Amino acid sequence: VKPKVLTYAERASQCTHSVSRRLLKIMEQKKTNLVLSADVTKSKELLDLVDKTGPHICMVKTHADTLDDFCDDFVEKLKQLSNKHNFLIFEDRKFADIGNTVVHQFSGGVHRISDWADVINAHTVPGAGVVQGLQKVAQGKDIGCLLIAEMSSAGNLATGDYTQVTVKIAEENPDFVIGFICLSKLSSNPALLHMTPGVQLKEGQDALGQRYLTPQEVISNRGSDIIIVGRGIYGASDPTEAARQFQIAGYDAYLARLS
Ligand code: S5P
Repeated sequence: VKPKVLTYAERASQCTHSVSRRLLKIMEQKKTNLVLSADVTKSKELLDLVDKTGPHICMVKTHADTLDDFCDDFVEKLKQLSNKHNFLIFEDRKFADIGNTVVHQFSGGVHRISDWADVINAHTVPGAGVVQGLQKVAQGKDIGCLLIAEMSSAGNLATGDYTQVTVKIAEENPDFVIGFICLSKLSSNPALLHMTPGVQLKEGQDALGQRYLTPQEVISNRGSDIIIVGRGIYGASDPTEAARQFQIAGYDAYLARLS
């Protein structure tokens, strides 16, 4: 017998972490499993893009260290947009050092990520200490962490045992880890979210090793929960219309999995 696929609302009620609960509720309310990867290099361009596509997304993903003009005012405006359109903010910093170092990378430096991000992520190559370091900083704040269990790029090493150990670290840290960056469903725990980058409306690849799957393949066939889309949206001639199309494609694929 096929196990019953739970709705976002049903899963929200089973989450102990406030961030995954909030995200699943937004997904249910706004009917979207789309995360915008806003990989543009000027803060004004990023804010304009997010304001236009805001109604279609459940979360925006940033790379703060690729912005030419990152400043506190940008953070303030991004937070205002997240309230206006009801989405979360995910800083894709991919922490990957020993616990003591990530404490400072997460809380300090120019970006002070722990002051504004709802969601962050980490590689597990250093072992569980990276999660413990990040969790120390997140103490008392509403921040959830994703572990990079699989990657979309050709030839990556996040496979096999590495992926399995990563899933184990996630399952052992439910107070902080809310899910994975991955290419397929890795855990049957309804509280753990699966988010997949490398998504376009057609399969293919770029010139630097990125590989693309479709929303249908990622959500319906591989059982992931969330699609992360960058160039498919901000590289389109009409990003708002592109976001709307990815929203529909992703949500239809989710409904197909439920039925
Ligand atoms: O395995 C990965 C993990 C991530 S977070 N592959 C990825 O592509 N990403 C990120 O997703 C990457 O850093 C980029 O910000 C985004 C994909 O962008 P796109 O333009 O290829 O859709």
